Amino acid sequence: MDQLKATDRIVILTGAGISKESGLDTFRDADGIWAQYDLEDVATPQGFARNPKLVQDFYNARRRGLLDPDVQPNAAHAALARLEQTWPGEVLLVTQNIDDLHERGGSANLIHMHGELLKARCLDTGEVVAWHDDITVETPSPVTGTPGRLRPHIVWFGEMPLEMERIYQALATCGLFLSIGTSGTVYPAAGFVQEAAVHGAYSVELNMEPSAGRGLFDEAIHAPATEAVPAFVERVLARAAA
Ligand code: BV8
Repeated sequence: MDQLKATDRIVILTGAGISKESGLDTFRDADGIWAQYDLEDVATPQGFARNPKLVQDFYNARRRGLLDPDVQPNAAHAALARLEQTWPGEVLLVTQNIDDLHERGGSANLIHMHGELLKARCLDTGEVVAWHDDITVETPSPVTGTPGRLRPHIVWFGEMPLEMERIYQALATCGLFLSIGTSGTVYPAAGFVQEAAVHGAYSVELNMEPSAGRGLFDEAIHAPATEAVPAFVERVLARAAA
């Protein structure tokens, strides 16, 4: 990381592991979400068409879980907000997560590439609205009033992730790429490290254990996010002073 300059852009990718210590489940840990549900049934457009009630109930349970007052941003979320506020260059945070813990932790320059649990989308107009309640198969769209035409504003498998143009532009021009709390198994996010590296970025993985893409990173730190991320942010900020 010696060649990192204070004017360099930093791009950060996060996954479910950064929210684990806030009390939210990951997907592929032994006790994770895919151990309880079949991805095909609850996170694909086909699953939604087949059984909309099952999918709405799946996201209703996760939305209620996220709104639990015990679920709060943790030290890793706070450290990334501190980095954004203190680093002289741009810091872009791209999250695969659909929770709002990065916003509540103070991050502002943020892209939710897989959508947001606290937003809903009208199936007829595509309009996105803030949404904190349950959605049932009868819930009317707030845009058209038509019952049953409202879905979670979430990117399912087979659907196009959001703001890909802006993400690839940032990856092509960053000096440092961090990947935090992700197993590196879902594309296109899992390919971001290669995109950044081919354009000269220094890449670091901060994860509980080696991810599927471990061999693609210049450096890896395997520890809980609340320990690894604050310490690494201080290392980066020391570069700004260098
Ligand atoms: C796309 C919904 C085209 C929201 C998610 C066939 C047809 C179509 C596409 C495909 C296909 N076959 C393959 C694909 C591509 C597919 C894909 O990658 N499939 C995988 C399964 C092989 N991808 C897609 O379909 C994507 N769309 O390809 O469109 C396209 C392509 C390029 C450009 C434009 C268009 C859409 C993918 C998005 C799907 N939606 N979720 C929701 O319900 O949440 S993905 C889901 O997985 C979540 O978004 C999640 O964020 C994401 C990745 O999981 P992780 O965040 O990494 O979580 P995981 O549990 O896996 O890992 C957690 C890690 O944390 C672990 O390593 C663990 O060790 C670590 N950890 C745990 N505790 C801690 C910790 N680390 C630190 N501290 C701790 N305390």
